[in-house]
Amino acid sequence: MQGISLPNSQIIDPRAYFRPAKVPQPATPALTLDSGPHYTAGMELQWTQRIRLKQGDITREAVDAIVNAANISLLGGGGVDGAIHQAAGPRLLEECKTLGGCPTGSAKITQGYRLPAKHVIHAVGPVYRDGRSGEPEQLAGCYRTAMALARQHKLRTIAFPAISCGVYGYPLDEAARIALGTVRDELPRSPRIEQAIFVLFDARALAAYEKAFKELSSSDENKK
Ligand code: AR6
Repeated sequence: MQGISLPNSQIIDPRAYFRPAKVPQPATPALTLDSGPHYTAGMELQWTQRIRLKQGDITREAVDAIVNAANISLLGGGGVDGAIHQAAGPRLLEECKTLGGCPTGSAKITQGYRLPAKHVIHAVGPVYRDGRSGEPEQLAGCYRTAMALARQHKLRTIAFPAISCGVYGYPLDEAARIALGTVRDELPRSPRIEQAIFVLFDARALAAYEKAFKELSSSDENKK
């Protein structure tokens, strides 16, 4: 096959084209993920982009913290609490024993041990009676305290189950509105939090959360 021959002056040196352009260096270093207290990545996003809903098993989430639906003893139990202790291993219970329990509507933090999550935030939801016995405030208190602990510990990602929606009997639709509304309201003061993920165990819980999410985002749109 006949090659194309160019006079030497026309031979193109590809390095001339792929030489990186000189990029002017900024006088001050760019803001990075580790830029300390001024880090505000979360603030650039709408709350609807920082909250995510998914169906799954929360013990598999590789986040900075998963939230547990615990009881006032903080010494383990069934449901998601049992699954978290099972996956984390016995050192989680050892640390929980040092915490002295936790009142309903609040939360305490531990390490995550064998979990893919770095921490566990143990929140104690209310047992549902009639919805007029302080349960909404107590349920909101779980989410508010969990978000405050996430701020204190400089966490970026947090995953929640549907606290109180299992054996504690909280109606899913009401609980979903409280959970999402409270976390949405906490996000503006939690600039480090990039993602708050609600990990719902079954399709029915996911559907309830999706409905509440749509209602909250459309009521925000109407306020604009
Ligand atoms: N991942 C995500 N969600 C889960 C998982 C899981 N692996 N397992 C269950 N759920 P519950 P509560 C869902 O009963 O109502 C414990 O014994 C479940 O489908 O775990 O707050 C504690 O020690 C439901 O939607 O917690 C307390 O005594 C949600 O998690 C008591 O139960 C919460 O159900 C707390 O009751």
